[in-house]
Amino acid sequence: MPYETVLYEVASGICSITLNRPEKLNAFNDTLHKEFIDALKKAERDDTVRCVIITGAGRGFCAGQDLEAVGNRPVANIVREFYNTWVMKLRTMEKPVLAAVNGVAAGAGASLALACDLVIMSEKALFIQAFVKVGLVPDSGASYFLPRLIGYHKAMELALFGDKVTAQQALAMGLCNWVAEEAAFSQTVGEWAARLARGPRAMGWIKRQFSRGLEQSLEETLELEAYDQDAASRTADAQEAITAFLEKREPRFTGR
Ligand code: LHQ
Repeated sequence: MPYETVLYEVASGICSITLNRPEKLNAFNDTLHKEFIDALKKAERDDTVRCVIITGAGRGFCAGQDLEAVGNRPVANIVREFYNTWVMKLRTMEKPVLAAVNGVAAGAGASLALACDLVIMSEKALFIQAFVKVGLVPDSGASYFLPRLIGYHKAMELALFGDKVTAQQALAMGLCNWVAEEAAFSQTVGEWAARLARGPRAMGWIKRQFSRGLEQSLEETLELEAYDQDAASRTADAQEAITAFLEKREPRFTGR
């Protein structure tokens, strides 16, 4: 089905999903929610896709909920049906997801970036925990991710004041992996994605381990590591890596 509000492209193992409502700084209306969820499912199913990039069209990354599109519905329905669905899809998809934060990420738009596995920010990008500014509470996983990423007190400061956090501040706090100059942003994102797309099948399990490791006990984590290591050791990629090592060459992973 052709999308109205999402650009979807797959090339060289990389799936790029671009939120495409630039005149609204890519704020979420129902169509964008539905198309974004559909696009994530499509990327998950496509065996040729080895990593996913999420970015925004125009000058913004995502301004969170489109405040003109809430209507009279109970907000809990919007949160449960849409936001919670794409957060879980981002976290459970066994492929690395890279947020390419090209511009402002506010409210649930910031949560979207935080739910991804890696975050690159343009130097002009901003994070804003905008919820409090409109009398709301953090959602889309912000209250889960923020304190885990930056600690309770800093997370409270961001959530209670809703101030702008620059890319350099975000980097210093551990809210992103890298800040790229505006002119180098696309190239940097492309290079990171290309590296991920050349990685082994095990990357998906690394993601699963770290996501579960945030919540479960050491004992459960050790057991999951044993289970995943067993599966990883039997992949074609692990066999290829051992052969490549013995042949003193770089491995060529196929994601299987
Ligand atoms: C927007 C939006 C927007 C509509 C920019 N909506 N038009 C979940 C479930 C249900 C209910 C509620 O919420 C949630 C979770 C949430 O995400 S709550 C948080 C919602 N987001 C916000 O409160 C952010 C609102 N936006 C802003 O504060 C500013 O636009 C930021 C700081 C993001 C960017 O500021 P500027 O760079 O100065 O751009 P701008 O304000 O001029 O925006 C450009 C246009 O985009 C403008 O339209 P216009 O027709 O005047 O050019 C804005 O109205 C529109 N826009 N965000 N969320």
